[in-house]
Amino acid sequence: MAREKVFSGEIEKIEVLNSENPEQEAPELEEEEFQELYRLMMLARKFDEKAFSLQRRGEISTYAPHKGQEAAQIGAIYPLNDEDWVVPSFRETAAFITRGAPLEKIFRRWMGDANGQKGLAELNTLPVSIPVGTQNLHTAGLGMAMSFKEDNNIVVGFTGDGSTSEGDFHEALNFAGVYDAHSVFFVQNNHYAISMPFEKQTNSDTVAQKALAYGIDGLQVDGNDVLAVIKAMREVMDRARNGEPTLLEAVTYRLEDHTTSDDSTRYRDKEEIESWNEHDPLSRFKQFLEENGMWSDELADYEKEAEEKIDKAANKAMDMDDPEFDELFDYVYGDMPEILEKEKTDLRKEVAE
Ligand SMILES: Cc1ncc(C[n+]2csc(CCOP(=O)(O)OP(=O)(O)O)c2C)c(N)n1
Repeated sequence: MAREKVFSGEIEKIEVLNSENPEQEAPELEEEEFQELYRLMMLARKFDEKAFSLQRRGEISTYAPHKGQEAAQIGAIYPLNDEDWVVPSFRETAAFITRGAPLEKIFRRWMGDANGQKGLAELNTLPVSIPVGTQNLHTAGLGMAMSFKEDNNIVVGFTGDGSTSEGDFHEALNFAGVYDAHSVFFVQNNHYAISMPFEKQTNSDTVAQKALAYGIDGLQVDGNDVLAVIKAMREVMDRARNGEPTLLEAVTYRLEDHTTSDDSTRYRDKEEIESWNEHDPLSRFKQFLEENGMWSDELADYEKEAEEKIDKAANKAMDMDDPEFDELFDYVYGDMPEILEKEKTDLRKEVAE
C-alpha cells in the first residue's frame, strides 16, 4: 500500500516580554508610543473598574469586564490605519477606547442606550455583536469585499475561544481562505467560555492550528504582552493586505468574572487566578518601561488622571437624556410584525414612566 505525506503544518508563538529567548526584540516604536500604550492600558483598566461599580449601583444592568485582556485588545488595534476596519464582539471595551470611541458613549452603550453605538462608522468600526461567533462572518465578508475591490485595507475581527466551536467561525475561515480575504481573525483565548474551560471546549492544543484546515495562516501570540501582540499584528497585517488571511490566537486570561452576572469562584480556583495575576499585562509592561528607562513621574501620576477622566465620562453618560430604544426593534424585520410593534410601544411607555 502506497502512502505519502500530503500535509504537515506547525504553529509558532510570538513573545517579547520576559522572554527567555534573547533574540526576540520589541517592535520598532517611538518612546512616546511606548508610553501612549501604557496610558491606554491604564485608561482601559480604570474604565473596567468604574463600569463594575456602576453596575453594582444599578446604572448598568450587565457588564462584561476585560481586565487582563488589555494588552491583547490594545495591541490588536494600535497598529491599524484609519481606513482599516474593526469588527468587535462584546468584551472589546479596551479596543473601542484605542480606536478613539468617546468614553461617555462606551458607557452609554453599556447602559443600554443605542446612541452609544452611533458614530462608529466614522471610526470604521462595526457595532457590538452579542450572538457568539456571528461577527466572524462580518470579518470574512468585509475582508472579501476588500479583496474584490483590490484595495489595500484590512479588517481585524475579534472573537473568543468559545466562539471557535460555532459553525459561523468555521464558515468564515473557509470563505476567507477561498476568497483571499484581507481578514485577521483575532481570537482572544482567555481560557473560558463562561464556565467552560478551553480544555473542554476543543480537543485541539491551540486555536491557531484550526487555520491550517482552511488553508490560511495560523499564529499564536502571548496576549498578555502588548509588544508581542503589536509585532504579531504587523506581521499578519502585511500579509492580509495582500489577500492572505490569518487566524491569530492571543493567549490571555480573563481575570474577572465572565460578566457581572457570573461568579467565577464556582468553576475556577484562586491559585489559578493568582498565577495569572503575576502575568498582568499592565505590570509586565510597566516593568519593561522601567527597565528600558522610559518610566517617568508623569506615567506614575497617570493612574489618577485616568480615574478622573473616566469619572468625568461616566458622569457625562449618566447626565445624557433621550436614550434610543427604537433601534432595538427597527432593523430586525423588513416589515415589523405586530407583536414586535406592541413590544416597542410598551417599552417606550415603560421608559417614559
Ligand atoms: C449564539 C450564542 N450562544 C450563547 C450565548 C451566551 N453566551 C454569551 S458569552 C458566551 C461565551 C463566549 O465565550 P468566548 O467566545 O470564549 O468569549 P468570552 O466570553 O470568553 O470573551 C456564551 C455562551 C450567546 N451570546 N450567543
